[in-house]
Amino acid sequence: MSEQPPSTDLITLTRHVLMEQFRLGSAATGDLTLLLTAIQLTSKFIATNVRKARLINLVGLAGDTNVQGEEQKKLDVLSNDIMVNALRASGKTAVLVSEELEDAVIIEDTHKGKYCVVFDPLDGSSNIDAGVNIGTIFGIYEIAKGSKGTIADVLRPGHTMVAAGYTMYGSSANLVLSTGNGVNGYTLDASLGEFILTHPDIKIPSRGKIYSFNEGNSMYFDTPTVNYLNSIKYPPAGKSPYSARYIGSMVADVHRTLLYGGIFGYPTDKKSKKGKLRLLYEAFPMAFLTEQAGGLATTGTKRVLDIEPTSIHERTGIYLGSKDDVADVIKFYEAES
Ligand code: AHM
Ligand code: MG
Repeated sequence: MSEQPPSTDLITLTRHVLMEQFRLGSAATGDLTLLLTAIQLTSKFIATNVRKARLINLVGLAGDTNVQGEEQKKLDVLSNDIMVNALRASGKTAVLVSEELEDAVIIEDTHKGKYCVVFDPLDGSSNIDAGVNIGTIFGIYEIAKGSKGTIADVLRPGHTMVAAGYTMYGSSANLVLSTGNGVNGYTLDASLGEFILTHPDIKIPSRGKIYSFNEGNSMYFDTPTVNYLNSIKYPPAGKSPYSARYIGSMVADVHRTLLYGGIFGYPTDKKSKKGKLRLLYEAFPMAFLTEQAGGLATTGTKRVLDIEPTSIHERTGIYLGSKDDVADVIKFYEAES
């Protein structure tokens, strides 16, 4: 078998976003490209720290001390600092909302731009110390006309986001992004320090064979969730039951769902009446990507992207994935109402 020569015409993330800008012609200012460059840098920086965490004293809880009695830094606190610093320095942001910070950061006038970034710097915290996949999730809004950038600019439904994405830190670092014109995936080539287009135009299969729920919560699940899960685990004769896959890192579970199809769910239940996952920087970006890839995202009774947030850290229940699978869940909710 003859070996293919290496490509001399790589499509990097920046080149790809610029191509989109050329397509938009004079309507594009280049500001979003620069903001995405800053976000790429944060992902590379976080990826490096995730890889070295065990070696450079980053594993453990903030406030813990290691065996040498030195204070340990927590990886998610460090990731938050990396993001806040880079996003402020980009000069393209006005408001930042992070899972790690109680209050929104309003950027001072000297550095102010027109975008708001909502993010979870390092999601999947329970997996950090075991070296299992974790990730960064982000969503981008443009401030309203005439606004100087306030909380009101991010308390808007997810369908008004201009871009959303995540970076998964796994066997490689994968950045998956949508600027509202489909979904593309890029893999970090660590030797070049660039994200290279490896998954162009991701389309989620219309039906999958995998379900991804924390079934340890079964005793709290509501009736539509229980009935739906039973329907895929005990299908009619002649059909195969679905396979279970649950990592417990939303980024990894959603990444697999986008590529292989199926359904991911973290619904509201009797214990978590408002759900567990955060609306602004977990549910909205993932729902945005899922819809852009041709799938659906619902609370069971409402399209996730239509929810009007009332506070920056609010939670929601969510099912997302292949459109036929999510449509089945919705039917179970309709049957219950
Ligand atoms: P975190 O922001 O504290 O890391 O929590 C979010 C994570 C998601 O990545 C994941 O989907 C979910 O929580 C897992 O929760 P559970 O451990 O209850 O199954
Ligand atoms: Mg989180």
